[in-house]
This record gives sequence, C-alpha cells and structure tokens, in this order.
Amino acid sequence: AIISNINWIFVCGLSFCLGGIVVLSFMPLTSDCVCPLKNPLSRLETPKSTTPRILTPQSHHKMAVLVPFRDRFEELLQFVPHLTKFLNNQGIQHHIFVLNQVDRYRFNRASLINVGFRFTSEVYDYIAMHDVDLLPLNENLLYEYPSSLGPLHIAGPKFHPKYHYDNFVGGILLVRCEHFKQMNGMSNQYWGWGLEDDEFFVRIRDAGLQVSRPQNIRTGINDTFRHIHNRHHRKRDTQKCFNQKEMTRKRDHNTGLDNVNYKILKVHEMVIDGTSVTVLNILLD
Ligand code: UD2
Repeated sequence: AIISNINWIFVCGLSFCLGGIVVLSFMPLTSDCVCPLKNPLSRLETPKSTTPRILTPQSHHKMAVLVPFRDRFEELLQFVPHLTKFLNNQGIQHHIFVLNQVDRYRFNRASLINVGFRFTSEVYDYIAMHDVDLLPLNENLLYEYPSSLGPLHIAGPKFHPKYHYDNFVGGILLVRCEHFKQMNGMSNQYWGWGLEDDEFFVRIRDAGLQVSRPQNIRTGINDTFRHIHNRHHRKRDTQKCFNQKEMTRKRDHNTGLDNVNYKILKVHEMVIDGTSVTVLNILLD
C-alpha cells in the first residue's frame, strides 16, 4: 500500500508539472513580454518587476520612446507610470529609453535623440521623441505608427499648452525609423535650450515629408496635456542658449545621425512603479 501511495503521489506530481508546462506554452505573448526581452539591454540586469500586461497589441509595430534627460528625476517619476498606462490602454508595443546626458556641456536634446535612435533602431521601427514633462491626457492622441507621408506630431500647436506656431514639432514627435534615417536625424549643433526642433522641421520639409497631427481632438490648450514644467521650481535656463539663433539661420547639412560624437558610459535598467525603463548614461563630445 505504501508503494502504491508513493506511485500515486509521483503520478500526480508529474501530471501537475506537465500541465504547467502546457499552460505556460499557450500563454499569449504580451507587450511587456516582448519589449524587455527584445530590448538589447535586457540581459544586463533583471528588473525586479515588469510593466503591466497589455492584452491586445494593436499592431506588430514597436515604438522606442526616447526621452532626452538631465536632472529631471521628479518629472520622470510621474512620466513613466503615466505614459506606460496611456500607451498600454492603446495597445502600443513600446519601451522607454532615458537618454541621460552626463557630461558637463550644455544640454543637447537633438544629439541625445540621435544617440537613442542609433541604440534602438534595429529592434524598433518607430521612435517617439518625448519630453519628460509633457503628459498626454486625451485618449484620442493615438501614438500609432506614422503614415508613409511623414512624422506624426502628437503635441500639435492647436492643443499644446504653450507653443502655437504652425511649424512647431517639439514636445512629442513620432517618426518612422526609415524617415529619421532619410533625414540623417537631427542637427548636432544645438547646445542649450531651443530651436533644434525648428531645424528638424526644415529637414522634414526638405526630405519631401509632411507632418500630420491627431484628428478629432476635442480638448484644447488647457486640457489635452499636462505640462509638469513647474515654472518656479524649474526655470527654463535661457542662459544655456548658446548659438541657437545663429545656427538656425541656415539649415545644417553637415551634422546628424551619421556623425554624432558620443560614448555610452553605462546602460542599466531601472524599475519605476512597476515599469522597467532603460537608462543610457551618455557623454557627448
Ligand atoms: C520645448 C519643447 C521641446 C523642445 C524645446 C526646445 C514642449 C513641451 N517642449 O521645451 O520639445 O523643442 O522647447 O529645445 O513643447 N531636458 C532635461 N533637462 C534639462 C533640459 C531639458 O531633461 O536640463 C529635457 C526634458 O525631457 C524636457 C525637454 O528636454 O522635457 C525640453 O526641455 P524644457 O522642458 O526645459 O523646455 P521646453 O518645455 O520649453
């Protein structure tokens, strides 16, 4: 009787394990499974927890969210959970990359985006250049794969809290990788705040591409986004403007994606509110 009991326990245990394997192999592949595994850095550190699951990816496209960054940790803590939830609700496969400029030069938003693009473009087929302090509120702002006509500007001037000129393409801009390459990325010559986005607009136009913007947005400049740029706490450092005005007088045909000088000092995964993001510590030159 003891032997037959042991056999019975053995049989039960075995069928339980086999059952488990079968269930696991039929589990749907969701975006949080896809992104960190496909992400080239995932093996460097295992995050303690993962992004919330999305159940219905809307397409096979994958978006790299590129966030130019320096010393905005408080904003990042709000940005990551907000955007993750927003994009998961839309079924957008994505991963957030924080492009952390760690040298002592003026901030160079455009070069950081070039570096982020070079790091991610083999795995992702479109990028979102995304300010850390601009949070989308209206769920009709769809972060979809841009059309073949050209980039999709999410933070359009009609609903942006602050910038209302037609050619404005700052804040949040989605670009197909093929288009970004075609334009040779962004100029590397803008050190400090401002105007690199206006130069990028000229690149878009010169490449024969067009900017489109989300349709049917019924909200306005006060309720389409939350701009967590606290004016008292974070003064825009206009002193850091260097030669922007001068540079913008003519289109830069010399610098871009193919000759950005940089070194990635460190790549690590960071978990913010259950979402794993990849941080690149970047030295620009
Ligand atoms: C506006 C645009 C931005 C860009 C910029 C001109 C919006 C919401 N933003 O930014 O896309 O065109 O004008 O350069 O329309 N950052 C740091 N640390 C710094 C400085 C900047 O992390 O010390 C990053 C951060 O992601 C920030 C972004 O760069 O959100 C833009 O900088 P900003 O917020 O100081 O300037 P803002 O809002 O005028």
